Amino acid sequence: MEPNYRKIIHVDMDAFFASVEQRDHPALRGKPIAVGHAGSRGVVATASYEARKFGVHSAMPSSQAREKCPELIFVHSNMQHYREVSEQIRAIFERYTDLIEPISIDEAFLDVTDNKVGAHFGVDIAKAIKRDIKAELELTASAGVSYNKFLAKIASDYRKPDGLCVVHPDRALAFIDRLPIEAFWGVGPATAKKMHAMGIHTAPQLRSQSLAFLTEHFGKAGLIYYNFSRGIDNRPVTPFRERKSVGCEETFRHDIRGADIDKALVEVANELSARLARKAFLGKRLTLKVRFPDFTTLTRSVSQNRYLNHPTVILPLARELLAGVVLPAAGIRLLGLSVSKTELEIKEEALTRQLRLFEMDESTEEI
Ligand code: TTP
Ligand code: MG
Repeated sequence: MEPNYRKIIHVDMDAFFASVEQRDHPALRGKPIAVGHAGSRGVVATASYEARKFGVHSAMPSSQAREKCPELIFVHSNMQHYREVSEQIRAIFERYTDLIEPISIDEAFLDVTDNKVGAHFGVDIAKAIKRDIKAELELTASAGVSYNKFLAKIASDYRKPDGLCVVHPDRALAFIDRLPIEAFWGVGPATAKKMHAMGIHTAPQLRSQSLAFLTEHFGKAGLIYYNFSRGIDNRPVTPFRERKSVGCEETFRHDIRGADIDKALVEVANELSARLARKAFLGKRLTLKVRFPDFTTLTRSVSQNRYLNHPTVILPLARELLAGVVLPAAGIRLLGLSVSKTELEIKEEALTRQLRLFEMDESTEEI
């Protein structure tokens, strides 16, 4: 690729939950399996490629899946375990770049324009990642390599499973022109239907529409479709960094003692509360930090079964924590408070994010 083009990789694991189950339980290998509840109201989370041949797919009611494939084996999902595997996959990505944008438990974009191994071609990194995943995790991934996210995403879907597809800038239009508009990212069933009704079935047909026409009918997404049909997508790969805590601390010009400490605590608690609100951060754990004149630093924490956001909640807890610290006669030089998430909160939020992504997949067409 020419030097001014970005090198973007999209990696998507093949039949992720099902492949993990088949790996962990050799008796399931080569068999049609579905991960999910077999019960009358259950749905299939995902199906092994053996089961897909029968038409079984994600989000299909389990009863229907069984009709399509009578010998289908149902396996209960183990989200905790899949999340661990997902972290192992991420650790492999991190050998090559820190610019990683996860989009679901088994999918991520990587910007490898500047990479940690000095590779010149994105495809070499994609190969290395696939190789590492196979050798170390005994799983297969499909990867797409191109100069933007939209094309990398379509490319990773192109030769699933265990696929690797590269879309060079000079081949981009030829590549998308072969695809139905349903293959475009963000064109779900509802949008596809609307486009079909307008006589738009392919990328060249989409490209022949004016921007005004597309924004009139598809709002903001109109511009996105307009650009996609031209192979343009300038969105950066944005690494998702989870904020773990919000804090506030004050170092005093002179060491403080007695009532001044409580006064400072009130100020710090008020400022913390304001910061929490500004950052819309929710957390259930409060940590107090105190530094003595000799630079000894102590922290004390407490977790509650409610969100700590208002000073009326934070201050009494902070006072309790401070009361548990034996202060030197010389006073203190620093006082800090922070609110963080508990382990349980982090897990719950990861799960909620995950579920939200699935809902998005099914019901929204926005990008
Ligand atoms: P996908 O990447 O969409 O599917 P997949 O990895 O199973 O298969 P493919 O080879 O086509 O990529 O989703 C990743 C995991 O997310 C999937 O293994 C199970 C879970 N999932 C659900 O629980 N419900 C859903 O509706 C979808 C789409 C996925
Ligand atoms: Mg997948």
